[in-house]
Amino acid sequence: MNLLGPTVVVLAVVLAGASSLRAETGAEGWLRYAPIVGGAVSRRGTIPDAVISLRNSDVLNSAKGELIRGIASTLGKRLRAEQNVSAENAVVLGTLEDVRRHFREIESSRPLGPDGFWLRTVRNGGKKHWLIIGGNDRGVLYGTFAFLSRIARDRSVDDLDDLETPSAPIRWASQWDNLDGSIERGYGGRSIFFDNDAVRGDLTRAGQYARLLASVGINACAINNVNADPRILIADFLPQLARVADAFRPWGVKLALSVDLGSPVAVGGLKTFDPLDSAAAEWWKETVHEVYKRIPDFAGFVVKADSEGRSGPSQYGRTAADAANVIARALKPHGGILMYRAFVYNHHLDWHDMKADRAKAAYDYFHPLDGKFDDNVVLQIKYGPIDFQVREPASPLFGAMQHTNEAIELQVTQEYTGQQRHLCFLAPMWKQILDFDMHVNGATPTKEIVEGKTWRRPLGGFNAVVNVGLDETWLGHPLAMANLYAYGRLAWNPDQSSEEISAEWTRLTFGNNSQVVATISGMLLSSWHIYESYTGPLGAGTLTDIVGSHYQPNPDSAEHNGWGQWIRADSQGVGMDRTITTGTGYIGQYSPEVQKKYETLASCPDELLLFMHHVPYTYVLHSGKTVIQHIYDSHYDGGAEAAGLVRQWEWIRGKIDDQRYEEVLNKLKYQAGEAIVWRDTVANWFFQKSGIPDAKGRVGRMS
Ligand code: GCW
Repeated sequence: MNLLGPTVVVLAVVLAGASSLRAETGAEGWLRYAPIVGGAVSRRGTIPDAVISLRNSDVLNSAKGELIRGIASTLGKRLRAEQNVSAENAVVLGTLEDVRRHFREIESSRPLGPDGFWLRTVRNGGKKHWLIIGGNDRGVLYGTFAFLSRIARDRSVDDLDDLETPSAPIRWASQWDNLDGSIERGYGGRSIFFDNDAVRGDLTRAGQYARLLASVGINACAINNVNADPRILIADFLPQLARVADAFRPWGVKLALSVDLGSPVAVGGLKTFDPLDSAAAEWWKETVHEVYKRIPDFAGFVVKADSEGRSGPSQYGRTAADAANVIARALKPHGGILMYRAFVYNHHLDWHDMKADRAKAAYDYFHPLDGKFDDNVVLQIKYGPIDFQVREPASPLFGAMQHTNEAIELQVTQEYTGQQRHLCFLAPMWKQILDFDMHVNGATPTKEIVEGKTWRRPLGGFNAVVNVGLDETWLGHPLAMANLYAYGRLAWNPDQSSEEISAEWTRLTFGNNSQVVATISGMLLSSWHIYESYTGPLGAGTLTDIVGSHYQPNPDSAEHNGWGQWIRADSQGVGMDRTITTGTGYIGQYSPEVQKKYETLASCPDELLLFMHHVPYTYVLHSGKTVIQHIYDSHYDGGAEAAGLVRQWEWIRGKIDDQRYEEVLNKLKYQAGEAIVWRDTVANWFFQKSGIPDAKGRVGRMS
């Protein structure tokens, strides 16, 4: 007996440890609600016995269900669902209006906008209530997720008075899913929405996706490719789309669609889709009316027009404002929004023309239209003026549309940043763009412009191309989910730091062990820099195959074609001259302050040098290195750092579950190999162009 006691204890401890490291697929994302070990007992004492929802609605029911599920899973306690506020410890769910009726102490003075929430503990006669108060039902749901996130991150919920309001009304996700089930630039498997030219019968994953989106405050999702198949609007499709809206609705996620401007002709049987033609306008009205009959909370449309071969208003000599407004007017009576993409450029540019510049296209096209868009139109602008490159300056268009609603378009799917085979945590890059000061009459950071604050716009916000798929991990790499999480968190509050976000995500996804948190957060935070180092130096862009998969290294493909992602490398130097004085004049699209920063070599930051200037390879950077030596060094450093990621991951072996450990390990090893391929391809390419040897003797030597 004496001997058995300790054995049983040891066994129990081992088993408890093993169960907390149970194999995980990653399917739960950051909503896995792992049991909180250590400190749990005391916390359990402060956890309520019941949950009371002051009203019933789909969204409030989700909040209640989530709370019960989350508390049961993290703290091992099953909450009773009660109808009435009674004298017991309970979580209370309701909007401000609901809660005030029962709790006098809830003042009316605190502003709680739509989708906002307020977590507040109150004590009455020895009993305690955790109030989760929403500006609307969606706000209650968001508050519930915030409450559970605290618990899952091992934070106290004893005394709460936390009021949060989202930065902007538009916090959308987009999917580039085709009706046949493939996904353009999707790296996480086939579509969760479509298969074989129809909406899938089983939409379980669509509901689970909406739950993940809601947990980070995303309130709408456009489910089909912006290269839109016009059939999405045929009558047959509507009941199918309504099923997706039904799957989203309990999570407060509204359905949105991408539509083709040519739809009145393609599926409406009209002879024209001229936006100023009254029959075309009528067609949009009727079609939109039918959509709302089926889907009353429909969010709106996304439009890609006159871009990369899509139909557009230019076919009739009309403008983007004409095109946007005709659809916006059809949406207006129903409260719908029209997101018009600013990704409009000529992809048959003349490569020989030294003044031609794709980066200038969006500003040149849209700036003259400022003030001509209706109030429910939002101009959706990619973060940089080219196309989701590993490094770009913030698009000058953000600063140029004071009378137009704006949204920033980001990309969670890593089209040019490693396609989920490479680790590349994008929050630091997005932050750099969001924090970038456009200096249009005073301080005007990009984030405040898109939030609609700078010019007091009625609408504004964020849309990111996510492209999750049927893969269990959603995005194809367990760590890539950090980007989806970060996107939602930044759309909610762009002032949050990348460090906070990466630590939050790691705790929720891999647990609260401090070594795990420090290691994984550290890896995430260094990964963008590492990827940039072995792919695209000094703002030249991701030196990948521009005309193909956008994955492998292929600097040659940037040149000699009409796509305009040129780097203008020759035997003497490299970089696009975008100066006002001698170049394409792109820099002139910024405010005078920003122009000053970019126009001269002396003030242009090294990281964007080749985006803004053409310089000899021997030009000496602020860092003291020549351009060519920087290219060599950064590629060798990046290659070594990618290998370092494998070693860092190995530190946490046994501290997370084996399944995800092994999966990530394999991906990181693969990445380390690919980084060498990138290093050698790019470094050798520049060596051949420039003929300048690597001062450290590495380039050109087979190793
Ligand atoms: O980045 C490019 C992609 C295209 C995409 C386009 C866009 C959907 O390579 O695949 O088309 O941008 O944003 O419209």
